[in-house]
Amino acid sequence: MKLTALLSVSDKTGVLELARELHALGVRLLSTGGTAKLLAEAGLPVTEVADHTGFPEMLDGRVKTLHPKIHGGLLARREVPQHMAALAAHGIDTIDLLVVNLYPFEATVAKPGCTLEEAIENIDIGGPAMVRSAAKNWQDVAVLTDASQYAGVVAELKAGGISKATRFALAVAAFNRISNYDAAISDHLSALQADGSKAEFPAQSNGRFVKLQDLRYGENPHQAAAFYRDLQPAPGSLVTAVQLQGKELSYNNIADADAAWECVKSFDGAACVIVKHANPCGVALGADAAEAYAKAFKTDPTSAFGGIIAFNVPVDAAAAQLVAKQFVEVLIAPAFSDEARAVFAAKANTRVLQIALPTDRAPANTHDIKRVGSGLLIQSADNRVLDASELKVVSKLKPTPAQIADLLFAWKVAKFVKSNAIVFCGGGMTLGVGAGQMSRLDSARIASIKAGHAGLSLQGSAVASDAFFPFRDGLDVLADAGATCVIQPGGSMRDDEVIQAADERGIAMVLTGVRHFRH
Ligand code: 93A
Repeated sequence: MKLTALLSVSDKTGVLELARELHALGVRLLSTGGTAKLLAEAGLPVTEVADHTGFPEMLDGRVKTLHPKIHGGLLARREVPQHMAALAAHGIDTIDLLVVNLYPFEATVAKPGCTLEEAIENIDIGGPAMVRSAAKNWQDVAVLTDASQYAGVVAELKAGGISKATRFALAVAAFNRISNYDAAISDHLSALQADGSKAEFPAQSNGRFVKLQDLRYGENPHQAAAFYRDLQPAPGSLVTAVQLQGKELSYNNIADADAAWECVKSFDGAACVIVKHANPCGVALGADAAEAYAKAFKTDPTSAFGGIIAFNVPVDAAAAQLVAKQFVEVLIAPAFSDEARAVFAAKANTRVLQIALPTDRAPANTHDIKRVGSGLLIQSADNRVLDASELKVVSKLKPTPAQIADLLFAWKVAKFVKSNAIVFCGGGMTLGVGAGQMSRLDSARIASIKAGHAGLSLQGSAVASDAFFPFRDGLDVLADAGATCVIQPGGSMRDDEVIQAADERGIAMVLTGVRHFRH
C-alpha cells in the first residue's frame, strides 16, 4: 500500500533530501505552501495541502492544515473498522508520516526588539495540532519534529518499515518538543504586559511556578524580589498558609518562616521552634504549646527577640499570652484559639500564619534547588529520618534511655541548623546552638558560650554534631562544657582518636552513619 507523508516545515534544512528519499521509496508527498514550492521546484511530485483538502490556505496562512482531511488522516486508528469506515465515508486518506517543524517562536523572541505582535504571529497553531494528532496515534503514524531524525527513519523505511519502538520514541520526542514550545510561549508572554512592555517579575516562570506576590524588597532593601508557589503545592507547605493578621510578609520572613515550620513539623509531641536568620535559636518539646515556648525561649532570649516562632500544635490563650510578651515577627501554628486570636489582635503588626499540619508530617519539597553562576544545583531534599535502631554505640559508656531521647532530639534539631552545627540539648530543649561556622571547633565553642550567656548549665547535656569530628579537639570542648553524651555521623579518618577521647572524658558516644550538612 502506498504510504503518504505530509511535510510542513519552517526550517527547511534537510527536507529536500528527505523528500527525495521518500519519493524514491514510493511515498506520496503532501505539503504546505512554502514547503510544497521547494519540493516542486526540485522536480518532486507533491500535492499541496490546499488541493488535497479542497480548502485554500487563508488568513495569511493562519489556517492551512486545520482541516478534518488532515486530522482525520492522522488520527484514524487503522485497526478500528469504524475509524476506517468513517474515513472512507468522508473521502479522507490516511497520512502515515508527518514531518513538521514549527514557526520559529524561540528564535523570533530571542531577537532584540521583537515586538509583541511579531511574537504572536510566530505562535504556530496548525503545526503543533498536527504533531499532537500524529504523536497520539503513534501506533499508526511516525512523527518527525527534528531534522536529526530524518536519516534514521529513512534507513528504517528502506529496511522494511519504521519499528514500534522508533514510532514511540518519535512520539515522545514530539510531545517534548510541543511542551518546550508552549513553555517558551508561556514564559515569554508571562513576562509581558498587554502594551508589550516587560513586567519586572513574570506572572509565571517556566510554567511550574505561579507568582503569589511581589515583595517590597529582597534580602536587602536594594534587591527586588517576588514570591512564587509551585503549581501544585504540597499539603501543609508554607505557601498554603493563611495570614490571619499582621504586616505584609517580607522576603526574610518567608525564608525564616519556612525554616521554622519545616523544623517544627518534624516533631511528634508539642514543639516550638524559634528561628532567627534561618537558624533555630531555640527548640523545645513541652506538655503543651506554652511550656514548649517557654523552654525554647530560654535557650537564647537575646536572639529570640524579633524571632519567627512556629508551633506544631494549636496556640491557646496561655501560649499566646507568653508569646505576646516578646517582639515577634511571625507566628505560625496549625490553629489558634479565639482567645489567642484576641491576644494578637492587640498586636496588629504581628504576622500570624495558620497552616494545616500535613497528616504525614512529610517535608514540603522533594528537591532542593540552589542557583549558581548561570546554572542550577538540584538535589533530593534531606528527608532522612533516623530511627533509634540505627544508632551505633561506640563508647565504653552506654547512653541511658533518657540520654538516647535527648540525643535523638538534638539530632533532629541539628539537621535544621546551618553547618557546621553543634547543638547542646537536655530535657527536651536546646541549651546552646552553634551554627554556620567554618570550623566545627568554633561552632562547639560558640554553642557553649551562648549557653553560658543564657544562664543555662551544660552539665550532663547531650550534643549533636551534624558531621563527624575531624579531630578530638571539638569533642574536648564539649566535654569541658559538661556534655556527657554525643551523637555524630562518624566516618572520620580519626574516629578512633575521637572515640578514645570520649572514653577518656566519660562521654557516651553514638554514631548515626548519616550526615546532615545544610548550607
Ligand atoms: O499558521 S499556522 O498555525 N496554521 C496552520 O494551519 C498550519 N499548518 C502548518 N501554521 C501552520 N503550519 C506551519 O507552517 C508548520 O508548523 C510549519 O512551521 C509551517 C510550514 O509552512 P510552509 O510550508 O508554508 O513554509
